[in-house]
Amino acid sequence: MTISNQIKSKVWENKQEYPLSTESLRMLFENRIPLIRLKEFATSQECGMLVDQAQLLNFDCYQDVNPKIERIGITVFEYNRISKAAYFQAVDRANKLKDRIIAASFNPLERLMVQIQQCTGANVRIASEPFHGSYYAGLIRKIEKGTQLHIDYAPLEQSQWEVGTVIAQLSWNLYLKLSPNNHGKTRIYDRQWQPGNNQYKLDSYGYTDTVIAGADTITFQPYVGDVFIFNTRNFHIVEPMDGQRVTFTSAIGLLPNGEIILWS
Ligand SMILES: O=C(O)CCC(=O)C(=O)O
Ligand SMILES: [Fe+2]
Repeated sequence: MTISNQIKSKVWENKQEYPLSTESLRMLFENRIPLIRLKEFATSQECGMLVDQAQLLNFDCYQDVNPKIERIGITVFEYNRISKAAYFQAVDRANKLKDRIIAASFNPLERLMVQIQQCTGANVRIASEPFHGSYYAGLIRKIEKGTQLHIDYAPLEQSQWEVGTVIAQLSWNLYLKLSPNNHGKTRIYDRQWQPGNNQYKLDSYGYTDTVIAGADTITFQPYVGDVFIFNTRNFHIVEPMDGQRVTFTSAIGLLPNGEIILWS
């Protein structure tokens, strides 16, 4: 084990969450810390208003995903198998829906982008595709039956899209609604996807446990109003729960030129 690996795993072993700063964000992109938490990012009233607005509309189920995950908004993950053109054709309509919800509640995406911009000084923007325009960013998502063990990493999954050029990828989740039962925790493994791992793939997105054998982990219990950010090239899983678990979420990517892009 090299010295830098020893230092890296020590930081993971602390199982600590860090506040948002230039340094913590850099370390998260480099997978040197497991988790950033923005405590009280939003008030419970703001979260309640956003969920109430969302619940007036229809959540759709992710295609080809078991257990069921529901969402408002569109994902590159699902359009990968359809076409890039179809994703960008769907962006306008998805934005109109999201704008309606946000207009009657508040805008978590804007708030997060401002905070990241202020702490890094980087250019922070919605991802955009040559010849197609802006991506969609900002899902309202229900994960209540848990997820399989998985990663989210565009260089693997969307290699032909602009987002496939990121050198590191994170996800942020604002927890809008949680049934108060201490279930629905999120667990992240200190094991990043590597090209050889595809032999462990089970279906459209799940992997077998073999791939995380012996890896260090951190498990967090989300709280309403908090944002948690983690590196989604790391294998991770959401535990199932009884009741409601609604988040506002998008991917965050670091481009080779230092720009930070967001998309869903
Ligand atoms: O809902 C969560 O806590 C995490 C969901 C997830 O897999 C992700 O954001 O990549
Ligand atoms: Fe994920």
